[in-house]
Amino acid sequence: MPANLTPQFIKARAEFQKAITPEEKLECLNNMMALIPKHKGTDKLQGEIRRRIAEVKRDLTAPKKASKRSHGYKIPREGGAQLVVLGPPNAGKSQLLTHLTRAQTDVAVYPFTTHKPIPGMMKFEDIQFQLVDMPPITKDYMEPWMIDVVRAADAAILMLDLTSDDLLDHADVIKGRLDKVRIHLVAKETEETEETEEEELRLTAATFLPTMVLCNKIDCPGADQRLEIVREFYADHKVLPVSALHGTGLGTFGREVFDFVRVLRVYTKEPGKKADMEQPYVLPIGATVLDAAEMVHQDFRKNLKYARIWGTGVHDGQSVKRDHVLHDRDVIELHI
Ligand SMILES: Nc1nc2c(ncn2[C@@H]2O[C@H](COP(=O)(O)OP(=O)(O)OP(=O)(O)O)[C@@H](O)[C@H]2O)c(=O)[nH]1
Ligand SMILES: [Mg+2]
Repeated sequence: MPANLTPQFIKARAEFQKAITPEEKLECLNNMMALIPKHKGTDKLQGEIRRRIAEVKRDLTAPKKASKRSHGYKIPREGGAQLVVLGPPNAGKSQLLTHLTRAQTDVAVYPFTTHKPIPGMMKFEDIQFQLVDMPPITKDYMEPWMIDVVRAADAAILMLDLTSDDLLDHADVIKGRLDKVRIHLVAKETEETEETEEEELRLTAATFLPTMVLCNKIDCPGADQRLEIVREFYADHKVLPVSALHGTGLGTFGREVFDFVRVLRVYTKEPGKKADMEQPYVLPIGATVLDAAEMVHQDFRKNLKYARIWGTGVHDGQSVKRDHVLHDRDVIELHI
């Protein structure tokens, strides 16, 4: 049966997936409950939301155990998207951040060097993306706080070590450990289509994190052959060979990330003035004039009448409605 969910509900669900603290989660879940259309086609989904509300409330009232959650990390999202760097020990995750960002993160020949999440900003043209260096994940080791940090990210970079014959096993272990906590590393973003309740239930119950596979140490002997094997097994993923040490393959990495996370840039101008080309707004592909306007100021939700636009598929200065779909590098002038 079709669930007939509104865009508002889908947005609320997306916010829930990014929520970290139990308080935030509860607020988002209550929001989803308020927005879900109440009919037979959403019975199971309503049940799942109620179940999650009860779960979070239990979390909130349970006596705090110092043990597990003593290191809750929340990495405030900055820039166009937040990507967590996951991988086995010594894959070169910290080396990647050292090469691409100014983050101070330790690189060392021995494994288990990184113990906490370390964010760094990577520049791409006039915007930045946030990479988060993480401790390694192995069969026997995964810091419990990593789960929340991974779940809150927009995408993941799964870094594999081309000097290791076990690199596919490493990938399986990492994916398996995350599957268990209902975080699924997937090739690309799930298409938001007209959904059945089952599909929506799946999306609400779990996090699907678009993941690119970065094969590091391409400079080392035997790397090419192992790369071919990874390409075969991860044919549906974006697979990039790089050397984080020498920078090989990283010259175009910003562009790769930009395309992968599916965002666009919009510039604003005021009537009679030049556009502000310094500070683009970054929005997901498919975003409308209204979505951009709301980033400028939330009052536009009520007040926006139309926009004039310069960019793709329009005449310069053409008037468009609130629901006009934007393209990368469009310039808009908002009118109330
Ligand atoms: N040859 C070569 N060595 C690399 C490359 N990238 C990283 N290394 C080396 O691999 C070792 C581990 O690098 P790190 O960046 O510390 O690895 P990590 O994945 O952060 O390791 P953990 O923090 O323990 O999980 C260091 O000695 C790096 O210099 C590369 O592209 N080529
Ligand atoms: Mg490290």
